[in-house]
Amino acid sequence: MSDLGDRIGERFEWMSGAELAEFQSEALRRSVAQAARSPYYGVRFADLGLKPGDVKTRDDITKLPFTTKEDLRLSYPTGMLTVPPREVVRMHTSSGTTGKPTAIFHTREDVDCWAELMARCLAMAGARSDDIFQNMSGYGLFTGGLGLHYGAERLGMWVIPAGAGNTARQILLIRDFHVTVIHATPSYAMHVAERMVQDGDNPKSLGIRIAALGAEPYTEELRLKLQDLYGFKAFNSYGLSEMNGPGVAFECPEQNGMHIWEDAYLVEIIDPDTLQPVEEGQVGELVMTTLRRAAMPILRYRTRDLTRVIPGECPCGRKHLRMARMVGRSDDMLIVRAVNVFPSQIEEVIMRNKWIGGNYVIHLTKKEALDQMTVKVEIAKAAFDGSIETVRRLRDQLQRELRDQIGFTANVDVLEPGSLPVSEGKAKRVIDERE
Ligand code: DLL
Repeated sequence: MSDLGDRIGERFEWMSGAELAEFQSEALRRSVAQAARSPYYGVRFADLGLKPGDVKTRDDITKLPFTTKEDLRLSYPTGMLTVPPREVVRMHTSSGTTGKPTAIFHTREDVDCWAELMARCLAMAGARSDDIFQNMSGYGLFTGGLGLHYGAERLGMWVIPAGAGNTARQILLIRDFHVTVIHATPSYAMHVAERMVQDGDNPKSLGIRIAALGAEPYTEELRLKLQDLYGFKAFNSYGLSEMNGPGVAFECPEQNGMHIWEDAYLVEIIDPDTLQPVEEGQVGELVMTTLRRAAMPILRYRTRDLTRVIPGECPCGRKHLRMARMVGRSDDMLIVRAVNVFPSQIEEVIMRNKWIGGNYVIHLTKKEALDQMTVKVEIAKAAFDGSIETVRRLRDQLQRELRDQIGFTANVDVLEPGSLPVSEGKAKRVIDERE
């Protein structure tokens, strides 16, 4: 019998462009009609004089209003729920740290669909039912735990729900159970590798084949560094709680952009100022509409994530559109001395340097009304020869490379390995103490 991994995507994964378009129009009509049943969209549609029947094809999406995080907060706790509470089998919340969380609800079919989408991602990367999967993500309200878990189980993998943290135990489990597929944030995967190297161990000896890495922005340079350290193939995994969580977009073996599952999400890329679509291939804000969620459809959700669609066909043959690595979030952009800087620009420079460890922090302060940026990095153990001169030379060199990239001079602190705080989930790369 063929492996479930070869069959999981049969219905949707290989649809032609025309089939996808047709399915999307039909699913959008259903989603809009369903949304209208929620107290929130009920009122919103009435205010706009909009009837679900006004949306006939996917091109009618522009007739619909955008939905923002603020709208989700205002409708907290259940203003966007469309089904009787007894039909809900699960809820999650988004990871916002300020104010009220936003709650997302799922029926049994919704959880089922999410598991299928996630399983498709893992299968696309090459995972099969005889793989052993360790989920190194926090469980609970955060979607990276149960989201990956259900997907991996759906694929029939042997799942180890290790959860976040406890690095020594993570390594022990991976080794003792011959884990071949892992899921983690890239920053935590880096921490595990560095810990092993520090202990005189080699991450390659673990024999991991595939890593699903996501939940936070990271650069191609960091991916390459991780692949080099572990010898695995790392796949970028994108998602957000509002759109279920992980399983929204994932890389295929080409590792060149993430396919968004267009049977489940209708995608727009807009200019965040004018709210108009950008030209194909241009960077803009990702806006998504759920097409296959009953308990809580969300229409035209403004993710704040900045990315672009990669034009042209993917050599893998899938027609689901490809999205480039996230540039960052519109609210992530730093303005330092009137210069726009994305943390990813700094990470790119850092990860190119073999002498630097995988952890870093960007610290912003103010000195006499002038912004100060200090980039803190750790020197890799192998690169430290005990001489202060070496450290100075490396620091000056990094400072020059950063200046070439961002256009102004940042301070650079080169620290001992293990000095910077480690995160088990999403890394906090920027500390802004300017008021
Ligand atoms: O982070 C869902 C997830 C879990 C995705 C596990 C992948 C793996 P939230 O906590 O709601 O959900 O955070 C969503 O994280 O809007 C992006 O800003 C960021 N993000 C997630 N994946 C990526 C990625 C989960 N691959 C927010 N690259 C999103 C860049 C990412 N940013």
